[in-house]
Amino acid sequence: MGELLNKINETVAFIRSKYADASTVGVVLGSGLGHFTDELQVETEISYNEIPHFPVSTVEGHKGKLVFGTLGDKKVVVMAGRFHYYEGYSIQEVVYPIRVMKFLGVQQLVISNAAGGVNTSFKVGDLMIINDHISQLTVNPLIGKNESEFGPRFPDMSEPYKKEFIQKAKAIAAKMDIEVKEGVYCGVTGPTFETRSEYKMIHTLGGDAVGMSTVPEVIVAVHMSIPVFAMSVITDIGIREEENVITHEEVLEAAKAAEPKMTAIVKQLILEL
Ligand code: R1P
Repeated sequence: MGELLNKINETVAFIRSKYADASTVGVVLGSGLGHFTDELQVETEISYNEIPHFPVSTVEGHKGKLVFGTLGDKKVVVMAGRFHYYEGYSIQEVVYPIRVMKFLGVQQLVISNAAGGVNTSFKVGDLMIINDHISQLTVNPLIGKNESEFGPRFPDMSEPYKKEFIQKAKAIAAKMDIEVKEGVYCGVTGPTFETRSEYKMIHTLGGDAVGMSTVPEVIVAVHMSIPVFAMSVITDIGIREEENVITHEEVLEAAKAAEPKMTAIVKQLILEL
């Protein structure tokens, strides 16, 4: 058995000793988007610092616990707080909880994030369903020996975000009269926000939004054949003419304001998965 699998087995055994049920839906909450857990019938919460081999969240706006509960008839495990490469973790540590989720029974993954708008038609507070990503400006978590128990050496990436989930989410949003955009998320390492020239470059590359998370998580989920739905809250507009300084405080504030719309869509989507 591979070393990674041994570690995961230890982590899963610990989690199972606190919460025995399998969770079929996994959710990762982005910066300032922690209130989704209020929608769950919460059954157990486990702090990251208690879990063997788990990193701990160091970023403001990320709580740092796994929350287990139910939503309708779905068993859901939520990462209230995620890990970013810029926190100093290895890219393997960043994606470790996603790999653990697979072994907790997760069959569908829903990811949220706060992102900078690069599409010139976007405004702060918009919701963007991610329909593709650009991974070239961040670090690929599959670099290194391929762990064949998890997936193939060269995973196909033609549909990293499951089309069926995107269609469902769009129909749900339309029914709720919530406007949603759709577009390409460009993953970067951070922690610096982008320079004006970098925003322009990402726009030219085909990105509609940019952020410092999500892409590595999606890559390992796809590697393990877990279908993904992901959504961004546009918390700032990177591509702009006027003088404007971007701060994490503003990101958290914008995420908080748009969170109820995103939560409503994600909640209904999970019920319909
Ligand atoms: C910057 O304000 C932080 O917000 C976003 C960026 O990636 C960065 O971590 O966080 P999430 O992607 O975790 O939502």
